[in-house]
Amino acid sequence: MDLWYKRPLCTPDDSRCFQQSYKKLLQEHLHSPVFDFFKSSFKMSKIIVYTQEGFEGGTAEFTNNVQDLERKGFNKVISSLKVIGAPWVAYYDKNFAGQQLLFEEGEYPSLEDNAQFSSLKIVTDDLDDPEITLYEHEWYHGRSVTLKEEINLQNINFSDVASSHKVRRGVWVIYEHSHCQGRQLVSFPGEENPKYFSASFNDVASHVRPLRPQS
Ligand SMILES: [Ca+2]
Repeated sequence: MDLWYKRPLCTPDDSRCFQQSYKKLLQEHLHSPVFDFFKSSFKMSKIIVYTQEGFEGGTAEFTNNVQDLERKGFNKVISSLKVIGAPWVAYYDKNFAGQQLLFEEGEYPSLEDNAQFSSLKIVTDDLDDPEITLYEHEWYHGRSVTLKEEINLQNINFSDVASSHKVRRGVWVIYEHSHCQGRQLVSFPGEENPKYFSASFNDVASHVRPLRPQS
């Protein structure tokens, strides 16, 4: 970028000259794509939760993981929410366990999983070049498929088959039903899930999709 190669015509010890030159450069480039990129990178990601539907009742704002919503006074009461920036995963149990549900940027005035959540995790992982391998049996045995993009598992004869998986890169959402419906299993980079029984997810996965970097 031009910006970084333009040198103000000042002597090294003339700090006032430097300041004025850089101020001018900043003004000239404030609306350039490079600054738009920086502004979007620094957008503050957060989740705003409410105890009643329609963004009413008690409210709180979180910018970091909440391992136990009870400590914040919001255990199993969240009934509507807004996500700004990065996606969040809400869990039925504390310590990011139990049934889970992904919320991408947007407003959710009512929730199917009303008043169920006990912990919240923000997605800050690298989402580039996603890759997951699904296996027919637990402990990575049987037939397997390695995927790099969203797919309806019916299309590759792997619906209601998966019993374990390994995520190499990216954050993946595995859905109980086609077209991203039903229960979800959210998996993070490097995560290995040797058997789905604990999540009652055995032989039900029908659709998978990786989260995509925000534009
Ligand atoms: Ca299976």
